[in-house]
Amino acid sequence: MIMDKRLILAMDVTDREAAIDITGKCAPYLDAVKVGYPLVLAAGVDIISDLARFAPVIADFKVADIPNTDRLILQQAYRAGAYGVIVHAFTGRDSLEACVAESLIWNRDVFAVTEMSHPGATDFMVKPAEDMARMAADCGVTGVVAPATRPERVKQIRDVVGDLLIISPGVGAQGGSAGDTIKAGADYVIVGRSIYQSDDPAAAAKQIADEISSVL
Ligand code: NUP
Repeated sequence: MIMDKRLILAMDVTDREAAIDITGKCAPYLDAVKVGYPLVLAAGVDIISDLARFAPVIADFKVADIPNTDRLILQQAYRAGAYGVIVHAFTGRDSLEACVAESLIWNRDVFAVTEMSHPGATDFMVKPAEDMARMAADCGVTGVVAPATRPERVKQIRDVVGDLLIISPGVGAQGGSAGDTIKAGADYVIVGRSIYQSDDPAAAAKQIADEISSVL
């Protein structure tokens, strides 16, 4: 992924045409677009190749299964045209190693979730997050997902993962700031509702891209 705008659009609208329209309009301000279950279940897996016309697509499937099933899921995502897949780290080393092995076969990316951005993540995920990040780095993932809602945690996770990519959701609707997250050490912020629910999604995306470039 070419690090340029440092912005990834989370495309969680469930109308296929709207997803294509908004992504197309925002594309000049994005490095990638992330799709997840809401859009893929609504529109079908072909939406990945539809959106890949505009930007590399990350499939946020939060894969969390036994190694064999993980590999089968990643195969389908890559076959559909995803350049990267988000997987969970909490399932452990063998599952993560299987995901990395599959990503290497396809020459694609895999990102592991360490600690999620919502308040409930503090119930169980904060304590083991650094261990999970360390294991993910050790397994050879492309990068990790860390919370823009807790920039201090992005900083701590950066210390653990060294040069690995950090992609951070939680900007805008969840309360995080794009500038603070990048300053804390994230490579990319992931933004959904603040862009796609805006009256002018392209202008909203440009504003966040400008905020990011002002802190670089
Ligand atoms: O920890 C995470 N937090 C999070 O919000 C991991 C994620 N993958 N996400 C996703 O990022 C979430 O599912 C959504 O697609 C996007 C954030 O969207 P928004 O809060 O900016 O609308």
